[in-house]
Amino acid sequence: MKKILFLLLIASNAMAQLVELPNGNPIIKDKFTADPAALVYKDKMYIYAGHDEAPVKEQRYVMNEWLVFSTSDMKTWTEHAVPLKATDFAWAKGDAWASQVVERNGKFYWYVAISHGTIHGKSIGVAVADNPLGPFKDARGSAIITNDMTKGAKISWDDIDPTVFIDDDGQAYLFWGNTACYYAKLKPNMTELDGEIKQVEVPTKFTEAPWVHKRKGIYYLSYSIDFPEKTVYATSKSIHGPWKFESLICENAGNCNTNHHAIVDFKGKSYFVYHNGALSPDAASFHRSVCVDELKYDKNGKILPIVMTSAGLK
Ligand code: FUB
Repeated sequence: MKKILFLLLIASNAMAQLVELPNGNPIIKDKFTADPAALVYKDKMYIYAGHDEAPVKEQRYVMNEWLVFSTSDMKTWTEHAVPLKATDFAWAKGDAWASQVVERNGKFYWYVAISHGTIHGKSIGVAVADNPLGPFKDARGSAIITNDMTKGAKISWDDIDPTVFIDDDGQAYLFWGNTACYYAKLKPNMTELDGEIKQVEVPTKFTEAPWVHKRKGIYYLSYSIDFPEKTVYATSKSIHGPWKFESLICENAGNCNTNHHAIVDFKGKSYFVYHNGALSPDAASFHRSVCVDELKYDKNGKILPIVMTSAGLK
């Protein structure tokens, strides 16, 4: 009986946190959200985002947790209970920065950028769950990447913005970086590196926010460039490069100095999920909002520039 009451309590708490959100950009209007990553699983799209919690007018990142939203029609978004917090990584000391969730063999792996508690600088952790809404738990009890493992940039925040791509042959790759872009193979368990860390020869300057996807046999590496940031992309016939610069995908929003995106296909269309400062009257760089617009390719597979809209998807 006690067990049933306990389960009912958990279920009612989870239900209480389900919120249906109105259409249009930004797709989340009741709180500030940043660094979106998208996952398509079964008949839903999930967006995982950091929560910008800086007090009004404070010009700094205050990010303690990650959030998850889902849709089955790209019109109505549902917010779910908070699935992961920076404090869920006992070895870390906070800063719930950019992240991505991928699915493998029915498990969901959430790669996050976070400040390490004892090794100076940012690091990457991985959490795991049995379903896309969690609950997620630290999968290793330690960071998979720490600042002392990479030497491509002399800064303490070059090990951020993880993104994972699983190729058609089942090999998974972790890409990440700021100023320098790195990649490494992952073992099938998704929680350990398989071999050395290599530096990606990005064909332009690189700021951060890499995202890798594949379409019709071509690999696409999209990333943020400059500061304030714009999103550009390069292509390659191999995940190991060489990468050829293609073009700009998305201009800077104007009122927010970062741009962080995901590119994903869902129900026959492609989408560009990103953030801007549309909802914030001030400190918009630290009060960001997730938006979605359609992404289109021309007949040669080139990505057409995104026009940010407030109307959102039709
Ligand atoms: O949100 C904190 C940092 O700002 C992210 O890790 C970067 O991609 C940039 O959006």
